[in-house]
Amino acid sequence: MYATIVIPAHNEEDCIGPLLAEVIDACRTLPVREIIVVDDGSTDQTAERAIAASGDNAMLRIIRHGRRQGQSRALLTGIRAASEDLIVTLDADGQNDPTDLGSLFGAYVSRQAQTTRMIIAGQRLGRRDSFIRRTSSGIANRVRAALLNDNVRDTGCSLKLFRRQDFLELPFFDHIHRFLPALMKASGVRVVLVDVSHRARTAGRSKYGVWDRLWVGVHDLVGVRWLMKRQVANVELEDVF
Ligand SMILES: Nc1nc2c(ncn2[C@@H]2O[C@H](COP(=O)(O)OP(=O)(O)O)[C@@H](O)[C@H]2O)c(=O)[nH]1
Ligand SMILES: [Mg+2]
Repeated sequence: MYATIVIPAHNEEDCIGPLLAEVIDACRTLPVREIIVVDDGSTDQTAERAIAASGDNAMLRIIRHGRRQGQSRALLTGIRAASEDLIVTLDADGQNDPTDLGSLFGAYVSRQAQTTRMIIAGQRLGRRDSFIRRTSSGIANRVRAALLNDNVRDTGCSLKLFRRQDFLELPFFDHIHRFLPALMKASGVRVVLVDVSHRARTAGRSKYGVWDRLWVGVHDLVGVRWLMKRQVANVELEDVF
């Protein structure tokens, strides 16, 4: 199985170029055939810088939303457009280290004999964010883990690997990207957690405020709990006649 890397980006003109260079470099030794940047209505030079960074690399595709639709919608756009069966996601701001991609693939490949229905979710170690950001994210994560019982310490980490089909079978809603392990688990997908590193933002600004993390998250939890209850786990199909 091969993978498409999907990178949602909003106003990351100073980060996207160096990040793509690192991703392309990391992909030399990985089963990746495609890299899709979804420029989500950026008002800066994000798309132009991504194009410049691609050089003549045929793996890179850049898709653009005419206006901002949010991180989850950008993810959906990229995943719909993807040509490969596996999807790998990471942030456009360079806070995720592309050298961690190898650990995600390693975790997937080593369990493939048991099942291919897996989500490998990165959990950031040594977060390089401000105190207020770490605290608000920590509270949001604890409330979520208690209510969803998904055993995930850090759902806000974008470094994830999963099957395209498993994502497209989930009901879509804005902000779904924060709940993928819980929702996939409810639909019968195995959740595997992998520790990954985290880097400080070197340019640009975070797109989420403290309140987004806490209240949007709490608001969504009610709906996600309901969805998990109403999710029917997929079973293996057998051709019997
Ligand atoms: N497509 C899209 N991406 C977004 C949006 N908001 C944030 N992102 C991307 O999601 C990633 C994480 O956002 P960031 O602002 O760094 O959040 P933080 O690391 O949690 O502070 C970055 O790659 C952003 O470019 C958005 O509205 N649309
Ligand atoms: Mg960030």
